[in-house]
Amino acid sequence: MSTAPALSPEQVRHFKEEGYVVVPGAIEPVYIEEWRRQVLRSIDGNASQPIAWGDRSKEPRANFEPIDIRPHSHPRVRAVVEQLGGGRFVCGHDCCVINWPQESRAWEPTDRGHLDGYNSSIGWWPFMLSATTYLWDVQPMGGGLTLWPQSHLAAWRYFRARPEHVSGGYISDPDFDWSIFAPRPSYEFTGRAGDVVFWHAFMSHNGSANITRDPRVGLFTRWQHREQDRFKHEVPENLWKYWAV
Ligand SMILES: O=C(O)CCC(=O)C(=O)O
Repeated sequence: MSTAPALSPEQVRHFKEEGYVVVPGAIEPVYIEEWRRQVLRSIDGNASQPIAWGDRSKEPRANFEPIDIRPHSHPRVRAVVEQLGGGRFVCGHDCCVINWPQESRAWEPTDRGHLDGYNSSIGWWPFMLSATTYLWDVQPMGGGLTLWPQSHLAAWRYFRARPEHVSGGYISDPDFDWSIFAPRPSYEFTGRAGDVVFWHAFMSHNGSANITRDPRVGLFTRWQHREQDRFKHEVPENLWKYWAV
């Protein structure tokens, strides 16, 4: 008996063309409730009064216990990653990012993104794929993850022309401007707790302004190719060379 793929052909097409795909309701409430409990415990929060998580210095964790309830271990998430990576993508980490409400009530769209993997303290950490889900529903202007559709293609074309920059040199290149990685208007990922967006590692992105009363609590997982070190300086002629789609 054949098993249906985790993503439909249309969803795979969207991922490849736009750089991301949303899978509504991928995570069941039982996971969300347990993740909320463990995140809140890690920052001494109060689930009934999220705004009262006054101490913004505390760093919530997403390395939940036991390991098989972590986001990267979730069966639906694993199935999507297996389909996209053909079993060759390995989890780098699961982490939790809170986007706190701002004092100002004025909202403006985030106008500049960044690429992950270029970290001034840990250096270059190339990878393939990210996924994001929320622990509480996120409304527009509620600090949702902002992605620039098709920026994976713009970044790939940029690095094809300047492969020496793929290790991070573009950041200090005076000719580089972030608008190069913003070929289309930005998209703010909003939705229900448990909806998941999978996005290509070359996607320019950022948190958006949060002018609601509630912290935006996002779980982010990143995957590397298991042979990433072997080809990390290569910008392949076919962007999907190391993918299974
Ligand atoms: O908080 C967000 O929505 C974005 C987080 C982010 O840009 C990152 O973790 O690299």
